[in-house]
Amino acid sequence: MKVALITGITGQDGAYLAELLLDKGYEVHGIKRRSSSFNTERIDHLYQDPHEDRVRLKLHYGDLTDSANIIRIIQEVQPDEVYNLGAMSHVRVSFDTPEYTANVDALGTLRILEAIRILNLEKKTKFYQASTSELYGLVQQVPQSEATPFYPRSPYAAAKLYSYWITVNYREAYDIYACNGILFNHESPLRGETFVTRKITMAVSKISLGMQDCLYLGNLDAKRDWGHAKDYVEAMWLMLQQDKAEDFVVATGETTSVRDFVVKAFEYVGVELAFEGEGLDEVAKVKSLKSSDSGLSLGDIVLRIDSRYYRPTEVDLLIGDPSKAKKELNWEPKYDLSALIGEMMQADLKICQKEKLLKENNF
Ligand code: NDP
Ligand code: GDR
Repeated sequence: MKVALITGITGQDGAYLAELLLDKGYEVHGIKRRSSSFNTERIDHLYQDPHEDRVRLKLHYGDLTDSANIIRIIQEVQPDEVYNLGAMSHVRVSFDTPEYTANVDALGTLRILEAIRILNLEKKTKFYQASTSELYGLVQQVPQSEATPFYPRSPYAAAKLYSYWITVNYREAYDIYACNGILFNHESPLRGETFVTRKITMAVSKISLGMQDCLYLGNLDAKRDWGHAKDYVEAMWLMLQQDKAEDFVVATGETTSVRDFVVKAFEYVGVELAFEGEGLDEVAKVKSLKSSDSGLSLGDIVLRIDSRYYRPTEVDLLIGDPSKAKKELNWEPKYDLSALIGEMMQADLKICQKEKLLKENNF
């Protein structure tokens, strides 16, 4: 049985990857942080009672800022594959906590690679690094491929740039099977609620159920290449199953603005929008309605701009060129944007309907 270790197993990608690897027959170990509230919600359905026989999902307390802890866990687990998904992954928040972000997102990667070396696991343990399209930053060419130069635009991206290169360096210097997956944005019903897509699908669900009046966003003009996390964790696994370690872009090849994502999410609940005004004064109003269940009326303002959500330096346009992954990994995404939005809206409407019912019945 193959043994995998996932850092960031409690996050969006960690949860999908753990499920995929368990389905493939792996023993899966995950590192979770100690938290004052439960943080395993995304993997609770995979949890196995450690007292039972043949348990294949095992969690270890740990943190990417703690080298001793990382070395001890890797020594105990002796993994065939390590997926380093743990990170302070919010670009806007990285401007508020730049040093912590560097400690986790840059040095955390080094700590794992060093652990592999210190424990003499260079020939046994394959390593996946969660690199990102944020590395491209300031737009120099589109679509962005493995050959496009990097120009990071946030403390998050600068930290991830270190991790990208230290992964390449350990591959070249110590012959470790180490790969970078340069993944473009990927979303799902498990996406954290402060990332823009999930913030939108949650808010649109609430607005359509009469539980919220207005959605506040930052830059509506940013364009992203949005895929589904389920498709993208498959690519991570494929990268570690090749004869030779290489770096791959994983993307859909399509780009959409934040504004168009909002339009499509509202369309899902039968609301057509009209945008008015400019810059911080821009608003979106209800132009037409398929049903009156929401209590919305024509002309209601359902979106406003809040400058708090702007970033000091923005990444304006991302479109990935996934041809290498398609050709060499035989990777093909199953979801397009409308299927992704449909799945996210369906899931969030269900959560909000339940919340509404509980509130109405005073629970
Ligand atoms: P999430 O934010 O959903 O998950 C991040 C995970 O990292 C969580 O399990 C979190 O734990 C854990 N974590 C945070 N800080 C630490 C720490 N100090 N030590 C150990 N673990 C820590 O991110 P995603 O699942 O969306 O992304 C996975 C990885 O892929 C990240 O590295 C991200 O930067 C990268 N990436 C993501 C893309 C995307 O579009 N989703 C695109 C490209 C790259 P907790 O649950 O306790 O907070
Ligand atoms: P991103 O994702 O920064 O691309 O990083 P996010 O969803 O946070 O932002 C996407 C774009 O939307 C704009 N935006 C807003 N963003 C947020 N979060 N909240 C808002 O209210 C809002 N309004 C507009 C942003 O300015 C941005 O242009 C994600 C993370 O998962 C990273 O970890 C990963 O590396 C990259 O994707 C690829």
